[in-house]
Amino acid sequence: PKTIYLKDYSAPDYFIEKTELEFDLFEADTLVRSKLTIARNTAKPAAPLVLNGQNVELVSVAINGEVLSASDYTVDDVSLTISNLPDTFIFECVTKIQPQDNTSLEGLYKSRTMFCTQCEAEGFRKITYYLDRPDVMSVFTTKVIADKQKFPVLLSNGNEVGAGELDGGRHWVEWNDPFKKPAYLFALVAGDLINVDSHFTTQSGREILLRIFIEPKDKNKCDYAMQALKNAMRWDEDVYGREYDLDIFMIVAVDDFNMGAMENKGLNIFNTSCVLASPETTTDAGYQRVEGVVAHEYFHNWSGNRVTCRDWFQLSLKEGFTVFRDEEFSADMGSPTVKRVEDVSMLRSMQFAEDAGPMAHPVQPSSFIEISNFYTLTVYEKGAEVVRMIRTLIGAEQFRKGSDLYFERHDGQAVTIEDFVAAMADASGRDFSLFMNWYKQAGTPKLSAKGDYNAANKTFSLTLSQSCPPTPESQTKQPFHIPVAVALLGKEGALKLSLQGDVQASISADQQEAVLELTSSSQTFVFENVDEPPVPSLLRGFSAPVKLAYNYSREELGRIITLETDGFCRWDASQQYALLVIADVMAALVNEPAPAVDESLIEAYRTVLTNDALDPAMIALMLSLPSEDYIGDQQAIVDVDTIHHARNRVVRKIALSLHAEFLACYNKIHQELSAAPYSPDATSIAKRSLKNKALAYLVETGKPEAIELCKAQFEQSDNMTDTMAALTALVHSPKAAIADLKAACLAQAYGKWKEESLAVNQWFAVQATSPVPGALAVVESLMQHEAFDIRNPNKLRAVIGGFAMRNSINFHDRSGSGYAFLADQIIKLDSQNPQVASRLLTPLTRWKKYDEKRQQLMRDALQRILDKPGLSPDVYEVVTKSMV
Ligand code: B3K
Ligand code: ZN
Repeated sequence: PKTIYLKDYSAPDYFIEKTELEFDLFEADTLVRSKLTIARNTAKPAAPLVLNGQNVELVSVAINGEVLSASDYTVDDVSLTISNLPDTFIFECVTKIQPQDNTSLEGLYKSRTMFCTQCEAEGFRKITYYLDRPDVMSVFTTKVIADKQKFPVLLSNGNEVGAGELDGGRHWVEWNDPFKKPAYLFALVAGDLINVDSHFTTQSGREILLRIFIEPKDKNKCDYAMQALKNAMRWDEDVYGREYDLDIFMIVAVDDFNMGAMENKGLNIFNTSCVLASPETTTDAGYQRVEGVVAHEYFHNWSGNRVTCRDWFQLSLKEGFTVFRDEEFSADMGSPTVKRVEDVSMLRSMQFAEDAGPMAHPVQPSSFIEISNFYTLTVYEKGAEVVRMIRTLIGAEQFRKGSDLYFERHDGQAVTIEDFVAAMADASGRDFSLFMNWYKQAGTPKLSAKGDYNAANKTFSLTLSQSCPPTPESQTKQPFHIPVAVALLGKEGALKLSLQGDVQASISADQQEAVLELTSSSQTFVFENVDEPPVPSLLRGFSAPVKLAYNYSREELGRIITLETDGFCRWDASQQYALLVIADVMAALVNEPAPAVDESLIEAYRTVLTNDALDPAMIALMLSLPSEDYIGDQQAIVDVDTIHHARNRVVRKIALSLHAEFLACYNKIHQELSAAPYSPDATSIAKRSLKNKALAYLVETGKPEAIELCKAQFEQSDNMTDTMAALTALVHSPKAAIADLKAACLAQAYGKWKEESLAVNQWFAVQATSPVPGALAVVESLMQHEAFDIRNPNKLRAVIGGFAMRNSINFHDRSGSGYAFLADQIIKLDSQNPQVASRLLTPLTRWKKYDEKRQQLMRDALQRILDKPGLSPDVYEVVTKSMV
């Protein structure tokens, strides 16, 4: 496999003005007829036409109506080349493909009985020969022909322009998409589907038909997605001034899908898990995911489709920006603080690990072997953080001006991240040259802060310094442009801020927050008229994706927890507090089996738990100890067992000490919620999250009454959130005495959900993620279960992903059995679905973070994968880069 470099980018040799496709779908072979109107890029006079094509059989090819003979062109595994062509011409070809055998779920494939496509990034070349690159944009007309009875619904992008009947029970439908688009946004669906319809009137008064296609059994499960879609359409008009452009917007739900969803123009294709929702099968988190993903794909219509990427190194141009947009949308639909805490928590536990691992890459990567490997937390989530920092630096108003300018300037074009930042710079008059390092350098910067209060001068000096560890693409780093939002907390609350001298910083209208801009390796900012020694609350709202190092005492953290009004900092202070306490227990575990737990944490938790003024969701988040992954991230070598035991010890201590408070909290909320049927609104979700946090702590005590309470919730619940919370608490409980109860509940749950594939996935996941010893044997038996399907990515993610990525204590078992198991699965999946295989492989690549013995076992597993003959480029890239 060969490496592709951003620096080698060159404009295409030819452009495709018009693309006319005809698909003849049959059970054995599918014929694709393609007619392309092609024009030479006049800057490249002599270049031959090289079209991409992979796993397609070429039946015939013609230029300007003349059929070519085999000597007129050359074909290899990945391309079709024709030389000596005129400046403009019509290229025609017929290819034959077998979608029913396409297990990679890329290109045209079958999901259950339905034909569907996934073309991003480079799947279109598995359908027909084409210039499969995003800077080649074309108008598409697509005719789909199939058996009418089996495939009554035939869809493609844009508007339906014709339909008719054919002999032999076949029929056809023709679609035209008037907007130029790259091939990665092409889509086709053929199936026996029903549709649920609704309408949306745009800000300019146009009426849009909204249509969701599903299997008949899921008819009652798309109301929530439909509402989310309408909310997203309105929000994009209100917040970004973006209106929808076609007359119809379609979503199709499919079972077998490599990711969450895909933003194909006018015809989004969704993983069923991101569109279907019902109280009985979907948790609150599931509802929120549906809302977020529906919005995300919709927002791509502008940030991605109308303005697209020049090449795949620019992926974050559309993904980072669109994630930022969907995060803000979800924040507006629910609780902004809770949303921010959830996003940051994910970023810190997962993206930071990626940035510290062997696959670390800049938000704008400079090279890759397989682009599918770069749909990462860095490109998406860190990319969104970078866009967020731009907004923090220039303010919401200028940011909107910048986005307007960007969309206006580049509508219909394929552009770069630099173009996006230039629009922001031009609209705001700010200089973003240093800021570009966020896009060009990988790694999570470390931000160290030191405060110094001078009582005589009434000044508080804050010294900020930055450094960034080396990453594969560069050993040394230039400084980042870091916006640090700060408040100074006095004994009574936030102090009014005023800065000495002419420094790069801004102060909010209420004078309670300063955004300090750190642009070199170290700078000191001096606050004046500070009447008392303050506690600095740093990185408010998580103003930059950095690791903050400030030596807070427990008292100082306590002040932030009680007085800070910024929800993120308040939550983070509770996390840092808990980290200190857990670290003590970890250190003490070396000498004693049952060390004490700092009581002050319990008291802090008690205050939070009984604070009626706080949002229940915030209470739940503040009472959640840092995850094992996040604790591990703080260590040079992850001590899997000690982290697990120390954290559990603290959990148990909290559970026992606050038992009465948790019970009261549980009962109170349980009663409030029982008054009304399930609803996934923000207030109810918040209450359920606290109630179920309380339940989890109650079950931790192991008291028979608590087990009874949990069992009662499992049996009586009318919604998946409460059912899964109860089932998880039971199944994950280490209490051996309840083994029979666990088995009975699991059996009962399966009996109920048998026909509900998405619920069964959660049933798989709760077992695969159980920290109780013996999870590997359970996972192996789940893979033999009647409901398991090795071709379905959701099932693979639930069972194999659940075990390898969300069950550290079992996956990292000293014996190496978890590693060997994962290697076996990757070897098997590599030929079937390289994208999924490569993704599931991630935990093995982090071997440097473990002790020597585990390192060796993990490397052995990687080596075994590498030895597999004919390894896919996807898995090859990840394994080779991680073994360096
Ligand atoms: N753009 C798609 C992701 C495609 C991934 C291809 N391997 C979904 C999204 O980000 O909206
Ligand atoms: Zn996206």
